[in-house]
Amino acid sequence: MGIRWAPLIVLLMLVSGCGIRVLDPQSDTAKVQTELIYFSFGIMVLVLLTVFGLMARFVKKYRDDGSSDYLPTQTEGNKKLEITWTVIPILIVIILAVPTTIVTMNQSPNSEAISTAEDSTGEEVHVRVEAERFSWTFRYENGKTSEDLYLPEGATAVLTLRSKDVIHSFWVPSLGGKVDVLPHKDNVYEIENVEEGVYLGKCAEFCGTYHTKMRFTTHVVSEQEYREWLEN
Ligand SMILES: [Cu+2]
Repeated sequence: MGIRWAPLIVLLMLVSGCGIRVLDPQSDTAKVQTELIYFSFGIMVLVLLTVFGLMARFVKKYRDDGSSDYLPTQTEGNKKLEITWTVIPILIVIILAVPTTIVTMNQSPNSEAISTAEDSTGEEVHVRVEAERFSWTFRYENGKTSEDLYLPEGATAVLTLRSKDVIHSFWVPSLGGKVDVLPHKDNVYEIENVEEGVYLGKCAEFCGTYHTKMRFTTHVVSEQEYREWLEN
């Protein structure tokens, strides 16, 4: 038994060893995404349990144990059942699609919601994010650059992302989902209400030999620490 589980344990160790935490939201943007994931997952689990439950029940109930030649009455078509199993999936798709579309529209790079920033509460911090094989450069409004991202706690980070070469993808799982970083076009992405902490980020689009080395750290610090860091 120990040996049978060994590959699974090795796999678990491998996938848990990457040091990047998903589903651990530390910004309003990531929280909305996480809620959407849990909500969709919950509905999917309900569907899965229903289907598997019914399957198990039918397998047991109608199992042919070979003891008789009994053949159940053969019927064809059942309007009530057919309407039921058409309407329920349509409802499920609508229930999944509405919140997904709203969140996607609100959070997509360059979206109307982002350019007007109507629902952002904190101070806006604008940072240019430049990606190239295989490093990140963060450029602040006063001209300062750094290899790691610094943000003041509670702020709304407005990131303008651009690549110098191939397509990369900006990803800090704790703060928000992946955003494409394109060579010929700025993508503007907003992360609302970041919480204090240190979060790992990485390139999430395979971009060459040292793609895996394209990591950076996001430091969300107090307003005062941020000012001090920015001026030095
Ligand atoms: Cu990359």
